[in-house]
Amino acid sequence: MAPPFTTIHRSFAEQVERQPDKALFELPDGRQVTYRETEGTVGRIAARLVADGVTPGDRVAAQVDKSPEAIALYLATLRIGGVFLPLNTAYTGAEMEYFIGDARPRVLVCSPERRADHAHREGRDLVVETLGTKGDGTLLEGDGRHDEVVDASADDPAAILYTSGTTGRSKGAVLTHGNLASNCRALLEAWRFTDQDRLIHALPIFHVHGLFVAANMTIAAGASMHYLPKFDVDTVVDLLPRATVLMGVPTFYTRMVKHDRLTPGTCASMRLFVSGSAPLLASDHEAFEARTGHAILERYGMTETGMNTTNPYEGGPRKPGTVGKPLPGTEIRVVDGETGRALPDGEVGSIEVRGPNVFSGYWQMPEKTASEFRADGFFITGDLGRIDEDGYLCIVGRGKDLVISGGYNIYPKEIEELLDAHPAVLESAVIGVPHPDFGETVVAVVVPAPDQEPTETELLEFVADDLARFKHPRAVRVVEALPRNVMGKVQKAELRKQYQDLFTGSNA
Ligand code: MLC
Ligand code: AMP
Repeated sequence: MAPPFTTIHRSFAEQVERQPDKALFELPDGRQVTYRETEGTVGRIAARLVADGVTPGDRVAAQVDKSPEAIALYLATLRIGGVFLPLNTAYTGAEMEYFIGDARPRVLVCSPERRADHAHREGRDLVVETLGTKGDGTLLEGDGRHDEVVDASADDPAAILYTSGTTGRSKGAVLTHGNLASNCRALLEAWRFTDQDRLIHALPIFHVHGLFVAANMTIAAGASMHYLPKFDVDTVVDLLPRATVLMGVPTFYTRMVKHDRLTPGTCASMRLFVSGSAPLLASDHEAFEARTGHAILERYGMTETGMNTTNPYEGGPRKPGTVGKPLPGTEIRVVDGETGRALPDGEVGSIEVRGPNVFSGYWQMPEKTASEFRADGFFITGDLGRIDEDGYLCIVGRGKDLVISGGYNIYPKEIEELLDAHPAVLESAVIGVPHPDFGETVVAVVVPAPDQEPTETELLEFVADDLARFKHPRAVRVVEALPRNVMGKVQKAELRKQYQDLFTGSNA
């Protein structure tokens, strides 16, 4: 029998009941939004969505800027049994076309400025609503209220998050109410997160880290968050004396260690700094500890699984270069990727995970889903790692062809396909190379078609409209041929080596 669980929207309702006048959001202009006020917005948005025809299981897609109302939209969708589909605000028209065509949402919520871009989509099957950051937008019009709460079961879908594919198109990872609630509970316990916490929330809310870790934990614990539109190092350092926890991607910490006001004194009220979504440099971990006295707690997760492992809050060292041990209820193993045979500790292999945090499958892709699970239910993450002598997981690389820039995933295949479509390009290989701020950044290596001489500017312009800005190559190199192995496969490792100093070394 499944263990008893409380959905995230139920946890929110409980906190509204328990402490209605507590601030959930503290905004940069000093304004506070209480749990009760948020509940009012959730009720109004829920009424609007129901009027738009959303029924349980329907998708509600949102490409909106960060605001308290955007969180209310998420909670309202869950309340009525809808499936929330958050989309990166950087996605372009071509990217949005695919997501909307694939997920077929009942409602698309966009910013008021983008209303005209989506007008052509509106019809019998899709309603377009708008939501701005100043309490504006059609979604907030009307004074209806919808208070009825759909009691979702653990297996019911709560959200779809797209993760780009290493081959073919993006896949929508379907996360259930059980996934979100169980992962949130495990993290609250592991990190001793309580209603006394004041979290600095500077992450975007269209990914697992900002929405299902940072926001869900705050809401479920009945805590407060300093809610920032984006990461700005000065603002974050200024807020430290009024906060207890920060959750960030490694770039946050790379920027913070360079800040002159980062001292043990400014961190006096802080009890926890968390890093994840990409590898934290051991040197940043050490520099941060030297500057503040705090050892950053690194954890490991992914869209399909939520959080898998964490360094200890107490009872053991937080070891730089490791991501700690599995969260309660989650199992991790390292296997031979070919045979699936478990490897002894110390050996590098494919990381696999099983537990209540692991997603139910890819949206309408049963074959793809089946191919990424083992028969015994373990999910193949595509990451490579080993278990060290203390039982901590170390991620040593990726089996999947993926670049992580500032915590955003970029799939080379998507960029290569666009470059290859340029008439002056014969073929291309897109790689990630070390970058001092983003950890990794994108470089395109291009072979021209016969008698062609494509320029960097021309190629970048060619792909610009179809790619979110963060995916744009930061350098293009035109070469005569790509290195290949005897099987004819492009040797990306060789290219990465060749261009490894482009942004960090003497050539930077
Ligand atoms: C912004 N830009 C980026 C970028 N972010 N380019 C590459 N990679 C990025 N991550 C672009 C901008 O469009 C801009 O383009 C230029 O780079 C400089 O922008 P900036 O002002 O320096 O960027 P900033 O706004 O400060 O953003 C950097 C950042 C942000 C690191 C703070 O990217 C961020 O918040 N990342 C977090 C991503 C995240 O939440 N990931 C979690 C995924 S969940 P121009 O036009 O000026 O050249 C997951 C699971 C898990 O992975 O385990 O958590
Ligand atoms: P995403 O698909 O955006 O959720 O990204 C998940 C990927 O981010 C994982 O498969 C890892 O490759 C990477 N990742 C997340 N956390 C860490 C970490 N702490 N260290 C190294 N890689 C990480």
